[in-house]
Amino acid sequence: MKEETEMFCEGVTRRSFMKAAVTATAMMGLPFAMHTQVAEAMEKNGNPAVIWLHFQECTGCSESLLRSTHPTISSLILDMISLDYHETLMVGSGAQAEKSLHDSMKANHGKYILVVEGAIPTKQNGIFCKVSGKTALESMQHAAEGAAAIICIGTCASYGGIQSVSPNPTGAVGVRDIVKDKPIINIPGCPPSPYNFLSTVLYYLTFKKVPELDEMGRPKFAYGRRIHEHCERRPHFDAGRFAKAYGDPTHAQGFCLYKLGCKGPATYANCSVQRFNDVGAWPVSIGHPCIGCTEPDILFKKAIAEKVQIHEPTPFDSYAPVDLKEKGKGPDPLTTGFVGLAAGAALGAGAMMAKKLPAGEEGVDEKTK
Ligand code: FSX
Ligand code: SF4
Ligand code: F3S
Repeated sequence: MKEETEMFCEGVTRRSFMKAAVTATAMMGLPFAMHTQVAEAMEKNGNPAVIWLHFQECTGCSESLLRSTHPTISSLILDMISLDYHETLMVGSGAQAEKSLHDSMKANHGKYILVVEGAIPTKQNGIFCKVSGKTALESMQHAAEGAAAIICIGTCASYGGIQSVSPNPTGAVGVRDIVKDKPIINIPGCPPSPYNFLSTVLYYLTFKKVPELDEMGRPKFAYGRRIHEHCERRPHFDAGRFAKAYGDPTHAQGFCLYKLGCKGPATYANCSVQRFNDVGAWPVSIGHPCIGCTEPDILFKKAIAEKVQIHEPTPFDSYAPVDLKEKGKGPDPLTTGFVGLAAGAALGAGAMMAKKLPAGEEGVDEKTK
């Protein structure tokens, strides 16, 4: 009991602290036993300097982080770092803010973590975004020189985001298109899950190295699988029950959103597992198709209603079978999967899948066949 009431640090009890360490360990996909190592890193707070720069963006990434409803984890990790410069959060402004930026870069040269939020405009020498008389391009390149590692928070900083969509009038790009000689970790999402950012920071502080990344520079522990693999609507997909229109009964019953353009089958992210808030919300859970916000070739490049190819049409062996025959309601559980495979190889999964499904099945619209 004493343990529960004993204040550990800044209002966090020892029990909450250990729970946060266990949660963070799980979020990073590490074995449970490593939570003690994570807790140790959290306790031995080295307060590494973090410099956070904002460029072309909407500040949704910072908002997402501030709204993370895992107070123990976010406050602990934010307590572990020394956030020396953040235009949205810092109290100082003008010359005072600039001084703190340059003092920190000088004092922590080669050691600080640079967090970049937003794309960098490159056309006409980058005149489209200036802070304190310097272009985003100049500020970012200068700050990158002394950084130990760069974390790009959001799809804008990772790949250019909405600003880079054709005709891309400002020549907006992500950090990886400019900086080639520093470790860069991309945490895409528009906005990204705050937990992916927090776990990445914690991983870096615990192991003093960059986590394993995929070819898009994303930590594999968070972006290693497609959201379709763990979506709660997946049984509906496997059984061929699709929402036909927003607000109609098939939508209200929570059917799969594939035919409304859900990009889940082609989107690598963990939203379906590590949801955004403690209430367990994520786009698909509230009835909106995934728009592929972690994927540079999907976000804002494919229309919301456009269907993506199905890559893995059949459920994994580890999935419980969907046996609608028992209720006399539906097709063989694998039917839609095999049809989806044919579709992927030929015309696009959605259209073919709809075509082959038996008429009158629950959730299958005659008009869409
Ligand atoms: Fe971009 Fe972040 Fe989208 Fe916004 O700032 S990833 S526009 S949610 O918030 O950079
Ligand atoms: Fe979920 Fe979208 Fe996959 Fe349907 S298509 S199961 S809604 S991720
Ligand atoms: Fe983005 Fe899709 Fe997740 S839109 S937030 S990757 S569900």
